[in-house]
Amino acid sequence: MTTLSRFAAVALLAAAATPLLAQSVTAGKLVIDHPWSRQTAPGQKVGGGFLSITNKGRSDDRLISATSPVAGEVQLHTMSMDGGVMRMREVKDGIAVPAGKTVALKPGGYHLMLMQLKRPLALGQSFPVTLRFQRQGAVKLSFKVEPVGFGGSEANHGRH
Ligand SMILES: [Cu+2]
Repeated sequence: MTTLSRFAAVALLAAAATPLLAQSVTAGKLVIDHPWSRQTAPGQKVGGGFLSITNKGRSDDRLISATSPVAGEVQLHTMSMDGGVMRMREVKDGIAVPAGKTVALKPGGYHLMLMQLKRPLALGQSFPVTLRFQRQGAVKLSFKVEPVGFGGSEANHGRH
């Protein structure tokens, strides 16, 4: 094998090892898929964080809090219809992740609310978030910043 073809073979292997789809992280019995956020405009102080959590264990767990160095505070939020208007509110008792179930944090439903952003979330970048679960404890993730409009429509997101 020539040096060039060896290099090409290594490059091909590296490309094959890169996940084409979303990042998936396993922590104990929890599998967390595609942690992402929307890009924010300069001066925008809040952003949403989304992911799905699958509990492959036999015991229920609960997402109780989250922190990130890019935000002064991270809250757990839900959205629901209230008199024909979508409203979001903080969930103080956490988000249940029942045994054997997948819980999606997505636009229009449960989400992480990144408050007091220290810098804009720039398209294509990633930033760290630590989730804390009642049972599993701390789980560190990297959130990928996706374009505005990614993940479906929900026009009022981010307005507080
Ligand atoms: Cu929110």
